[in-house]
Amino acid sequence: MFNLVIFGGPGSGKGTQSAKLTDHYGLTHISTGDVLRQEMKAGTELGKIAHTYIDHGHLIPDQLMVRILADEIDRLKEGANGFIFDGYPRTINQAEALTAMLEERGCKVDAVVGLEVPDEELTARLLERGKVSGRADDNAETIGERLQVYHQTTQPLKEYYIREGIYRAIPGTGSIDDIFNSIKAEIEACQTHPTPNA
Ligand code: B4P
Repeated sequence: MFNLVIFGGPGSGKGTQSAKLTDHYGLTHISTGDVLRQEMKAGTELGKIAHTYIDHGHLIPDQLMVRILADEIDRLKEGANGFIFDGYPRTINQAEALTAMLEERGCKVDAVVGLEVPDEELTARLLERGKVSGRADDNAETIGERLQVYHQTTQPLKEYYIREGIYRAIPGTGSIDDIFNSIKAEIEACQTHPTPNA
């Protein structure tokens, strides 16, 4: 199993690159944002709860998010040869829960790819996406809040994964294909020189 976390600010290209990586490596893609949006669309109880956080640019509480992720792993694990975790973890608590979940299944996070993009570019991309996405969180006010939450709560995870020795910084600006090639080079380096199990 090879398990990869795609990490970065809102609009850094996590979803975009995950789709390409899924095709290329045959990994199983779990996007917590997509799961929440499906629930919102279907109008489930979970979707109604998610709305109240996402519409304000806030994170869904950890306890709920961890349960959602565990359910997704259980639903998709049959025959999977590894996962791409897209948009999860977003807090240290979520990261610790992920480590525990994978340990229970005899595996670990093998690499964390951090897409590094300046805030101005993130804002421009999300405003652009907002013109067509119909997403309630792609407007100027909510984007500002999402960036603040990212810097306060999610970005500390970068240091966490640097300490674990598995963080790989990737410049997330430029063409989608060039970024994809940089990610592939890092993954291939990880597979040649894997980090031993702690
Ligand atoms: P997510 O669905 O994870 O989405 P995102 O951060 O908005 O975007 P992503 O980085 O995937 O960007 P994309 O590829 O689409 O989260 C949404 C919300 O759900 C969160 O704010 C939170 O409320 C909630 N949530 C999700 N997971 C959670 C968790 N674990 N805990 C708590 N809450 C959680 O790219 C963005 C745009 O840029 C696209 O239009 C794309 O075409 C464009 N783009 C991509 N790469 C580009 C490039 N190289 N150059 C130019 N444009 C590019």
